[in-house]
Amino acid sequence: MVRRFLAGLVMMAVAAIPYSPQVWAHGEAGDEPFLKNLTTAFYDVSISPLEIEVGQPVTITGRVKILETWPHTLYPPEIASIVPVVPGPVFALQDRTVNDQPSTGSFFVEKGGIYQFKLVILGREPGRWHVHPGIAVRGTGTLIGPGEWVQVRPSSTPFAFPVTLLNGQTINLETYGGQFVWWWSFAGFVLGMAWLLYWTLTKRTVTNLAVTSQLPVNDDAPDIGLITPRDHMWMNVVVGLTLVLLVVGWTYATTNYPVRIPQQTDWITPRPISSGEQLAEISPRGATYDEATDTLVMTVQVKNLSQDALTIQQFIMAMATFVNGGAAEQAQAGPRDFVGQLMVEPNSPIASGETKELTFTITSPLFREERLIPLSDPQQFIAGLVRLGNAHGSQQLVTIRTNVIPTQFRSQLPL
Ligand SMILES: [Cu+2]
Repeated sequence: MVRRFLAGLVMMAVAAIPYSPQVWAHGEAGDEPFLKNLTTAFYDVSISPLEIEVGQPVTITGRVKILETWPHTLYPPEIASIVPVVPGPVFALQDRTVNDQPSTGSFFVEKGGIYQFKLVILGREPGRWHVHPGIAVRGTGTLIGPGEWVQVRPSSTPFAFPVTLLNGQTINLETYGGQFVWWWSFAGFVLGMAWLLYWTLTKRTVTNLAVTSQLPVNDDAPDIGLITPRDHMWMNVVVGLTLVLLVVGWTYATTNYPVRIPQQTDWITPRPISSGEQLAEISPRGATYDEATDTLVMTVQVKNLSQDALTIQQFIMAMATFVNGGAAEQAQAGPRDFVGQLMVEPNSPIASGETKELTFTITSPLFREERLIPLSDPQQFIAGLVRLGNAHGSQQLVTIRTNVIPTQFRSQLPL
């Protein structure tokens, strides 16, 4: 019966394989839609160059805003770190600044904060890697921005990461202390394995659970050979060796490295970056999403509070940027795979003092591939940034949130 059930499960899993939608490089579509679009918005991201040799740098720049619409079901964002999101240790992080301040570790964040980042990473392993910026928020996890494929070609010189210490000595971080760390950990591992194998291979504690579970907790039961005085002797030997290992370690560290400092962190509160002077007020009027054509239609009311005519430039949602413009503007907006077209109707400038109702229409496979729109969730909200500006170059980013009503559903089962 059980076997037939398991066989059925395996057959169902095999049958589902051909229907699996295309998967991305490292599960970036895995997060729930609300975790992407209500939390953060990445924009003006640039990753270059896209082809390097091992040891050469790739620079990631851009901005991320922690949205005011941060979901109440998550811990409030307080501490975060901007990180390169790559598949494993194939790059080494060399330099990082947040709002033009050096940021060695994490930093203090707040809802509504804008963080301009610059990361310099060095290629370590040859290959073709998908590289994203991400923001790791304590209590929530890593939220990722748009990515690019970076080709890392092999180099004739082996990878090195020289770092100058405070005492003036230069070390290669790639290999520094590697042998010692390996052998020292191995010594601890051998002791642990000796203990583990001693009790699992030769003793009845594990193999005869039915017997051992009958005994009181503090009964060694030497009469049935469970824990004998000889076992006590060998365990004392293991404890003794462990203590010797620790004392040797402390002595070695104290004599060889007399100048030591505790592990430290350097938390900063980045200087605030403004969303731009207030040019307009935007109130969303609702949105619909057609899953059959991947089309989002959003109605917003825009009130121009400034002296100049305003145009809608972009709508930024999670890691995607939708541009009200042609190919040139789209190429400027960020990594190509995460940029799409925004249609604004009517698309004429909004005059000073005017209040206008606009319809935003976006048709993009990104909604499906990156799972940006909640379709069967208890809360059907989307959020993002509307970027608008005038002819003099003034800009404002306005956070909006609206409910979204799906107009058509695809079946969730492979039928
Ligand atoms: Cu990726």
